[in-house]
Amino acid sequence: MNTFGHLFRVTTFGESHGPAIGCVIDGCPPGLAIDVGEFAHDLKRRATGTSRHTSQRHETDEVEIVSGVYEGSTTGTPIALLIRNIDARSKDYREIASTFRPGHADYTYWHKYGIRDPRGGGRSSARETTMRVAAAVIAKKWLAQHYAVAVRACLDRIGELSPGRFDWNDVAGNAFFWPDASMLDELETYMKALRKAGDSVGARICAVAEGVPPGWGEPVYGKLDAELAAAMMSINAVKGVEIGAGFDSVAQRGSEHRDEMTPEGFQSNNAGGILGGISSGQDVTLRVAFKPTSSIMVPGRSVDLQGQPTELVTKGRHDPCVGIRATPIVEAMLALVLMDQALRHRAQCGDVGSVSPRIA
Ligand code: EPS
Repeated sequence: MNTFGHLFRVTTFGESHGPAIGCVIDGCPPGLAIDVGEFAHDLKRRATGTSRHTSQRHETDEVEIVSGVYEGSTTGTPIALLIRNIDARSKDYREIASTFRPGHADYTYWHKYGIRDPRGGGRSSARETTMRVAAAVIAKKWLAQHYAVAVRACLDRIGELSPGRFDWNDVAGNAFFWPDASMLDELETYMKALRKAGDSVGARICAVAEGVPPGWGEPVYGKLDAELAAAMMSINAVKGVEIGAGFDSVAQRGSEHRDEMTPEGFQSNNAGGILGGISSGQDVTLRVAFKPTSSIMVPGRSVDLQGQPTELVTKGRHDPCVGIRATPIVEAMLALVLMDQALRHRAQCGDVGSVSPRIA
């Protein structure tokens, strides 16, 4: 399945070491102004090669709008976006062509498809997420214009490190998307040691959507939280998703977890802005756990295509912490889910007038 969404449908295509990657966005409303230059900001935030803490592959990530936009506006027809790959180095993968990286999709793709294209992970590569971020530039803009919805995210854990304090203003100013600028030297030292050890580490992203009106999300099988979880789990390396209080809810009492309501608003947000699968009007909050990447220099045991034991190290230009550049990817998936749910809500319930006053 390479298509995501119901009314705002995004299909991505392309492999990491193929000639190009791209996407087709079907269902975008007409009349949204969009210029090719608007993709650069978020694509650069996600890109490799922008700091020494990420893969050193250098792609320009220049978007070509191939269809669906006329005289600077979306037309309502499919929007096709294309980005050419210009810096793939497939020879790095020659040595692992006949084996599998432990912890990598190499193994399961082989068993599923029976074909081994070892170059750069192919479709399982994080390269694919470029197109999600590109598609979400459109979704973010539409959501902001129509509902004043804003999504943002940051890294709030790298390995055993957590921010000492939290300031959204710090996030844009550093390569880690970290909300505590006082820790940047510590992060640099940590990452340097990790690179030296040839190892990788996990991370956690926290994300918020502000301005989401009450009512988005479809019970029972199209719940907003269910779709957010599925969307986040579709990102490479994601191993966990929490909505609101998430796993902390396990140790809470009902009297503590419930978000009490007063005419001034909700008194807490353990629900993460979603009740019964439908947005409550509070901020939608979530956290996403990324595993440490499997392409590492530390030798590990594996088997070859014939099932014989072997040992391997992965050379090449890999991310020691793929969570670092996942911040815009999490934002993108959040925006894509919200855009799709907004259109679905409009389609079915657009005529429902205001009921009691909202309190969020
Ligand atoms: C990736 C491995 C590296 C990264 C790549 C993701 O690719 P390569 O081995 O071809 O250098 O550079 O990330 C991107 C190219 C990107 O744009 O995100 C992997 O195994 O997932």
